[in-house]
Amino acid sequence: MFSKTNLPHEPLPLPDRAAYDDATMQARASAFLGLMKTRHSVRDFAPRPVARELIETAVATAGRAPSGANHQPWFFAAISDPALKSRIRAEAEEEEGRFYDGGAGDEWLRALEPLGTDAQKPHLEIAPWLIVIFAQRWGEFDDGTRFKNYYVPESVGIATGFLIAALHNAGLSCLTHTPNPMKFLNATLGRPAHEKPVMILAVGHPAEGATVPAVAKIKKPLDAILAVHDGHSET
Ligand code: IYR
Repeated sequence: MFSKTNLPHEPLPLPDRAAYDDATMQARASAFLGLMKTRHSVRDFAPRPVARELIETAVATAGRAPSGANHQPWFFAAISDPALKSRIRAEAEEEEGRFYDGGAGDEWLRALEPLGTDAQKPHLEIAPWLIVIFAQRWGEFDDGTRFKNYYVPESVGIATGFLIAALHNAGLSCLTHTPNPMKFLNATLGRPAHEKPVMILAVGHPAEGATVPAVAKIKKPLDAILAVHDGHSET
């Protein structure tokens, strides 16, 4: 129920159809894999500014993600205002202080050790942009009446994946950051209670001398993440 009036099913001829031969498809797939292999989460940002239009274009790409019943249950807040970034940093560090002080529990803290993260989040101020991603638990018409959304975490996860890929394709770096809990972002950014903050993406250029944790380079091999059932082979 995306529209208050019932929308009819209206089949349109598939637009924008790609027509590549098999070799071209494989070459494109390999090239995209190559591009995505060069994506790394970055924690150290340069203060170099990033044009608002780049952020808008990347978010427009996120908005092309598939979603449950095409309800598009996402909202993005893009912040470059230094005062607002400082406030978000202070609020996030307050939550993270409790988290790293034991709130997370021993097992979680042990899992984070190889990443070298702690409660200090300078990137929230240094990165030129923060994009806060919200998931709309339900939708609202202009008159305030509600409608159900479907597969909200899945839909928002796909859109976030599109966004991260779009930023990387543009030559930008980002860090997925999830202060725990994140409720403070509703008040700080003036978003309604039915929107759940999902994550903060810090976006910008990597600092000179930025590092990645060695452990982040260890990716599962294809045979550990893919089983093929083609009726011919076992694997
Ligand atoms: N929110 C904390 C902790 C954290 C949790 C996971 I799971 C990570 O992959 C990385 C960090 C922080 O952002 O530091």
